[in-house]
Amino acid sequence: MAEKPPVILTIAGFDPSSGAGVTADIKTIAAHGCYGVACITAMTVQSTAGVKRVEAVDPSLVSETLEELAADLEIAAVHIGMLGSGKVVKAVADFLSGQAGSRQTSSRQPSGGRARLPNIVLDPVLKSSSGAALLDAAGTKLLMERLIPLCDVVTPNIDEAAAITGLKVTDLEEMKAASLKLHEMGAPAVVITGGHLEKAIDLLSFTTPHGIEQEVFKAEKQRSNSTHGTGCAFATAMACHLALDRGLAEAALLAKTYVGAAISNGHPLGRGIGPIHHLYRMSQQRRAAGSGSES
Ligand code: PXL
Repeated sequence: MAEKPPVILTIAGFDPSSGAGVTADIKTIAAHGCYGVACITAMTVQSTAGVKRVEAVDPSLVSETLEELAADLEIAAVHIGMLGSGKVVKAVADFLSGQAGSRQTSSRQPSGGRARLPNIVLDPVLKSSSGAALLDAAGTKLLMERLIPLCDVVTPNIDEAAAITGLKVTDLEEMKAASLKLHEMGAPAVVITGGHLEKAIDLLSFTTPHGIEQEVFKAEKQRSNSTHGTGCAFATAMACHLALDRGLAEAALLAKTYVGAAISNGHPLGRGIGPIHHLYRMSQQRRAAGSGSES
């Protein structure tokens, strides 16, 4: 029998156009040979043309879903995306710290019987690319106070890094300074994605027993209209690589390469910003299988 795939839990919103959110994350997880399970935090009404409406779900649905999944499955990594409201952020933070229904002992160790879940990747989603708020003000405050110290890696884009740290983040030096602030706020590792800069620069910064190490990953910026969901795909791909026992630098580099290929293989879909092609490797395999049968 084939080896059991690692189970990746995505805690995120629902985007009916499937460029971002849980349905997109499940595609990313499948593309990495892992098994995806999901907890929906918010519904959105949107298409490639933009976000029309956002409704966070009842936080008790989130708590119960997370407890049910964690009691049943061995979760190898967690991806956290759009959360919608402060109440949902609290439900997720309580779950991750084992506080749902019990008292906290330390911010990184659950107090309940359950072990702390491994490889928690937090994508601090605040706004859509069209500018719609995807998290309320109370949620942003709680995300900073409670979720950042609970996760293993935070993956803000430059705008999210600026909003969270209160610093200007427009170039590599400012990305380095913002990542130091994120470490002070409790994040053991940070990847600031600079896809919106002139060059697509990502900065990985992580704490080691000898101090902070930083690595820069550069790529040519792609001119493409198929870029919806790049942040979700990057963070989810990182979670998959960490679940597959890859180190932080390899995980960040492989996730960046995956997103680049998913952008360049994107098809023009819809009348607005189209989705990346999360499952581009399947069409490559189909083409390879097709050419094999012809020869
Ligand atoms: O790309 C950020 C994002 C994340 N999650 C959901 C979204 C969006 C952007 O629209 O809808 C559900």
